[in-house]
Amino acid sequence: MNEIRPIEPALGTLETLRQVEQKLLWLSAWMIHNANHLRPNRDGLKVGGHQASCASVTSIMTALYFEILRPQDRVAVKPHAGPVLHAINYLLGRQSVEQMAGLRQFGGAQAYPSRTKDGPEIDFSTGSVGLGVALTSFASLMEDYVRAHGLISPQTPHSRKIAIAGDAEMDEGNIYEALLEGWKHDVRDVWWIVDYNRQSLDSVMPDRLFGRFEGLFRDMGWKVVSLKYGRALEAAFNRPGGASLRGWVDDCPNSIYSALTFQGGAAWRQALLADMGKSRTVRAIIDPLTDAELGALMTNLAGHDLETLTEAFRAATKTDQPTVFLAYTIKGMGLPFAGHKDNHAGMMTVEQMDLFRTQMNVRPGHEWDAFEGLARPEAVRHFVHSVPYAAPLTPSGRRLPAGRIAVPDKLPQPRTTGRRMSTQAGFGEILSEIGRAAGDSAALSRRIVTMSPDVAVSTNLGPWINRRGVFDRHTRDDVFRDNKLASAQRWGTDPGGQHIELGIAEQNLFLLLGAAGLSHDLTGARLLPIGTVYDPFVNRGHDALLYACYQDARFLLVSTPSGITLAPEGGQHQSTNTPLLGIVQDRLAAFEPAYCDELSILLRHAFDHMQRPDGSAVWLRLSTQVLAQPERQLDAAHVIAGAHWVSPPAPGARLAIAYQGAVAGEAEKAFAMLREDMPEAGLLAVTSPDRLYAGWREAQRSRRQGRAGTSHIEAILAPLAPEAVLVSVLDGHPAAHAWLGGVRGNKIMALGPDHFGQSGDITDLYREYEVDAAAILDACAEGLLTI
Ligand SMILES: Cc1ncc(C[n+]2csc(CCOP(=O)(O)OP(=O)(O)O)c2C)c(N)n1
Ligand SMILES: [Mg+2]
Repeated sequence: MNEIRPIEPALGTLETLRQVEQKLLWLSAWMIHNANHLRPNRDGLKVGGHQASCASVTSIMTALYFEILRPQDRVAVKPHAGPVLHAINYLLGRQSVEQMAGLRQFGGAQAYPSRTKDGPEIDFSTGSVGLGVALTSFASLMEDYVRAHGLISPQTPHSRKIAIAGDAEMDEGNIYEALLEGWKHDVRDVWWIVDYNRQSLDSVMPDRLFGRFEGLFRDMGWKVVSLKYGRALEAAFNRPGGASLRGWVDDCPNSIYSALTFQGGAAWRQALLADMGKSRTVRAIIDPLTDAELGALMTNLAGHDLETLTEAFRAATKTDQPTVFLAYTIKGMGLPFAGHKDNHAGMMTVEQMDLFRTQMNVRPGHEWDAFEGLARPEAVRHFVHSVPYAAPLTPSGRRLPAGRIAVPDKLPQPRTTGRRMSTQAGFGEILSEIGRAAGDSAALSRRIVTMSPDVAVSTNLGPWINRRGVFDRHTRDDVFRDNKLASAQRWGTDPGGQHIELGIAEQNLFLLLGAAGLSHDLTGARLLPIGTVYDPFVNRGHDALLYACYQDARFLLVSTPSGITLAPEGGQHQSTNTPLLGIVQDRLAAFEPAYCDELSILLRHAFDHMQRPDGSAVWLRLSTQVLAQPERQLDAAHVIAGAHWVSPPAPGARLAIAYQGAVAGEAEKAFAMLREDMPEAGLLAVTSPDRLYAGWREAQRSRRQGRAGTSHIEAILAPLAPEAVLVSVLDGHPAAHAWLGGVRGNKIMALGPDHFGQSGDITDLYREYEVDAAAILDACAEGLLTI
């Protein structure tokens, strides 16, 4: 707590909060103004920023941060209010003028709050609307999880997870998916505060919508707190004639209310008198007021009324029931474009800003001064530093320290001798063995938490779940088991379970992986989350996956089955683009093993990599393709780096076949035939085009900067003749491999399905999509012919 002593008598809290609110309004507007008008602009692009969105939520954030929040609470702030959050942190001494002056500039404060770029003061990144809101619910679920498993001290105070949401975010479908899932898991300590300005980006919202929202939230077990009118309007409504006035405002369409707000007092008077001019009691309320006073009265909504807000928030702290606040606000409140439907990206002109500065009592040259222009700056300063949220969560900020979980040198390996099996089955067996929790694996298995959107059994998580149980805050019986009805699966739940079963919505899987993958930072308990999903349906949750990675969440994604290899399943269940997603996704290391020995190496690597400061999330793309398992010694470093020679080429060889994943058998068949004519040819197993590509790029960068460096793929391909042909094949889009030809200038014939959607057996489909041994041999012949 800061020691600054007040040199002025303390102000009443409400008055002080008003001054803080004024400061936040000024600083957020100024930050955006500075970025757009006062910095050199090298490319002529609009810099942008959202003064109206900030003004809309300033009162809400003032009440929340300076009256209600405790250090352990975690907040997702709607993307366009980023500047308000920066201003709050600035007043608290946690943000610099340089960062704020650099808003939207390289190295400066990000456009939208970002955990990875803005630093440890940001609890959740936001930007893709709706996702940050939903994430709070899953973060609450994960806090319950680590608590129930004794991974944090029971004395740790409960942390409330709060989303400050724009009302348009409620249009995103993922909100409702999360609501349903939250209900199933009985989440608690979640608040969603909706900045209900009835405006989105393009326009004013339909009026009938919000009645629906209240019902939806109530149905999902939420407490709904509707914060509509401020104190002044409520007082007016209580006067004679007030009921008519309330009825008029209640019935006023959003678009008309917005337009009148923009036009101001005279327009309000005209509209009110046109409808209620004959009522003496209404006139008694309206007539004594100046235009300015009337404008202020009619826009006195609860979302701008600090008293109403603090009271409502305080009351809600008495329960852990999830609570939604529908706080009526005006977009751009206090700024010249308040209420205008086009104000989303609207910005004050230089002249308007100058006038605003004068109104805010800010002297030219003192625009960044934290308490400039306030009536009682020292009292406000003292207040700000003495609120609960001002106490640091840890000496080093809002990221909690969490130790590393030791990973054994070798994971249990499935028995492979003489077996034909798939990587998906291998994954199930390895995890099940880890689940036995003996010896070195015990510490590891305690931290593993699995999750799946209704595909746990079909992705081979079953044996693990049978050993470790299904998590729920409440113990629920497995009716089938209790009635001794035969079932391979144990589905009773209890707080000690280590699998979280989700409904089928894939976005929820990735949001939960995101929340679990931030557990070390947010709760101080490190987890090793594993999510399983069918590979094609990664696409269904892709935005949430991207979002989880953007926040640097650490988790293992296992997607299976994949490709066209799930043959008879056909149609929409085939995936061809996912290997490409694995390459392009930042902060996600993607692998596709063909055999279980590779899988075991990669799974171990994943547990380690997820925990390294310079690590990332990991993705394993697996398959149901059954292959005879080889007996061999592998170089783990090569498997992890992305490729290893199954059969190394002779120096100067003119041909090599490179395969990835499920099509290994076809490549081996083709290679055996090819060998008869070209004994010098090589067979390369590619376990990760993603890692190979990243390594290649990194080596190029190093060399450009004058440092030595050879990437793994350059070293691997080095024995081949410069004019050698590479024939590559994977059960995924061939572009994932096509770049390999660029590494050393080899000609490449890249095979892989670039169409999909036929049902059939593997023989038919591999033929149809040209990834069978015959197609590989044809490609070899064609490649050799043309060099
Ligand atoms: C997924 C996604 N789609 C579109 C956008 C572009 N966008 C940014 S803000 C916004 C509307 C915001 O309206 P609202 O949530 O009501 O915020 P406010 O009115 O408080 O600015 C849109 C469409 C986005 N950020 N994310
Ligand atoms: Mg809005």
